This record gives sequence, C-alpha cells and structure tokens, in this order.
Amino acid sequence: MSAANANIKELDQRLAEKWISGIWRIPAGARPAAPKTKVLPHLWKWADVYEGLVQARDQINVERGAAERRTLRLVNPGVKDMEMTSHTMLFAFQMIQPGEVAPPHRHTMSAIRFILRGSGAYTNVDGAKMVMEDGDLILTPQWSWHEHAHEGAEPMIWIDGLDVPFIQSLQVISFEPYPENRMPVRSDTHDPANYGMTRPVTTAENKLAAPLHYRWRDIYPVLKHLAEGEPHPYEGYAMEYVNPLTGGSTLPTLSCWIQLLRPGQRTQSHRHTSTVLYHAFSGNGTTVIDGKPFHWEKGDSFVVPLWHWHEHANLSAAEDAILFSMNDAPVLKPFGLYREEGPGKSQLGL
Ligand code: 1HN
Repeated sequence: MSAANANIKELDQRLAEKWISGIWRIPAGARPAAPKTKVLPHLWKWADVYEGLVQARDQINVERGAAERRTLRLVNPGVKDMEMTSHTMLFAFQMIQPGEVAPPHRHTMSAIRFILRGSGAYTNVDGAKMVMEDGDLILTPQWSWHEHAHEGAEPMIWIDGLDVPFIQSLQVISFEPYPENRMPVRSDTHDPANYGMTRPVTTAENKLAAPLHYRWRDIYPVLKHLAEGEPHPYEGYAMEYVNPLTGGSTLPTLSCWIQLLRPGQRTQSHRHTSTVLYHAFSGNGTTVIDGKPFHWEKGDSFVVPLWHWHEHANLSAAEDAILFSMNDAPVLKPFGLYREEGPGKSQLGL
C-alpha cells in the first residue's frame, strides 16, 4: 500500500470511530448508469401454489390466535430473505374454507384481492360486505378494517396483492387487531356502483365514497369491447382499475390492470422503472423478459422486474389470454422516477 493510501485508510478509520464516512468509500458499482434491481424474473406454476394451499388446508387454522390467514407468499429468489415477490410488492394466495372466518384487523399496508375460484365468501371492509365472484377486484385501502368469511360450500381462493415491502422500507408498519371477534356489517354503506356519477350526501362518517369492488361482470364486457379496437403496442388491450373519484391509480401505492391479448397477438418490447406482478387469469402465452422466455398458463404468476425488456405473446390461435397485474408505478411517478423506453428489439424469435 502506498503512503497516500495508508493515510486515507487511517483517515477512514478515524472518521468511522465518530460514525462518519467519506463519500470516496462508495464503490463505483453503487452508481450504475441505469436502474439495477436485485429482483429476478421468475414464474410460479399454479399447480405448486394450489398444492401448497391444499396441503395447508388441514394444517393451518384460520382463527384468532392461530394463523388468522391461510396465505402463501410468492418469494422472489433474488430477494429471498425478504420473502416478498419484489422489493415493493407481495403477491400471495389465500384459501378459506366454508364456515371459516379470517378475523378482522387493519394495517398501514394497502391490499387488493383478485378472486380466482369458488363462491360464497365475502370480505367486509369497514362494514361493507362484498361478496366475491371470480375475476372481481376488491380493495382494502390502508388502515381500513377487514375480515373475510365464507358462507359457501367449497374452498375459495384469491390473490392478495399488497405493498408490504414498500411500507416496510419506510418503516411505518402498524397492525391492529379489531377489538371484537367479528366486524358488524353496516347497512348505511354505499356501493358506488349503484350511483355512477353521483353519490349520496350523508352525515355518516363514510370512507366508502371510493369504490372498493370492481366486478368482473362489469369489467369483462368493457375489456372485450376495447379488444375490437386498435391495440396498444406494448400492452395489447389493457385497462387500469382507477379510483373514479380522483382519476388516480387503484390505490395510492398500487395500480392494478387487466389486459387481454387476442389469439396469436404479440406485443412489442419495452421497459420501465416500475415492477409488475402478473397472474394469468385465462389462456396461455409467453413473456420474454431480458431475452429469457417464460411460458405461462392459466393460474401461473410471474414478475417483470424494473428496467427489464419484456414482450408478451398469446400462443393460442383460438383463445384470448387475459393477464391480471399489479405494479408499483404510483410510488415512482410523483417523484419523477418513472421512466419508460421502447420499442426494443424483438426477443421472441418464435
Ligand atoms: C393480510 O392482512 C391479508 O387481510 C392477506 O387477508 C395477506 C399478507 C401480508 C400482510 C398482511 C388479509 C397478507 C396480509
């Protein structure tokens, strides 16, 4: 070591003793020219998730003081110690059996439920009872009380999408059990779907002025209609679930999309600084992520990490493919951190 280097090392040590550090110590790798993520592209097969839920069915009790939720998380191998699906978001799968009640609580994390199969279960959010049907999206905004209960006859499964790791990174997680075992269902809540462009003037303290339940039976016809027009170059036919009161994203930290690819349809390649978690709701296809093909079928989930080139293809000649997805663009855009680039070179080579 040269004398100069030895002097710097000594300086660094003296500073470290005082909890001070020179910026010259930052390695060049910490200043990448373009965004770099530890999150890896990955695909989870439906059969593995479903088998896991079935195995957990008889072993995990959904009740107060026990597990409270029979939920499996998708763990990204690139950030495996977090046990989260990306650095900002969590995709999990929850199963509830007839007669069970997933007890009420609230937390500073926001959640979405996307319903996959079964019938007869409902979520109560701040007193509003929302009966779940396949393809419905139900929101649990941050700090709203929520419980799930099942009055049907067969196991019910849905996706839980949350901003847990983002809220964790801000170190503002708060979690509170509801003071009673059950939450009352209120009769004075308003389903915004009944009101369209108007809403009731009420004296009730009512957080339900924002819509919480997007029904598949309303969404699907609109998506089909959209798919008769011009496709988006990168997305095929896609709709964002918006908050119609603000025109803003689904939730302040999360945006949900529903996307249709017509038989044989291929999109062009692009990349952006948001991360996307996808779930194949129907059909089958391939998404190429930074050159690597991920083949998906109904029920599979996959992640497109930020700043990774990606393009989608519906491989079927006869069947539409429908992707549900959740992204973290709402936490990037307000700070000028959302960037998009495209089109890239096609990587599909089919
Ligand atoms: C949660 O509260 C639910 O309420 C589901 O059903 C999944 C994953 C992480 C943290 C909280 C629920 C969750 C969760």
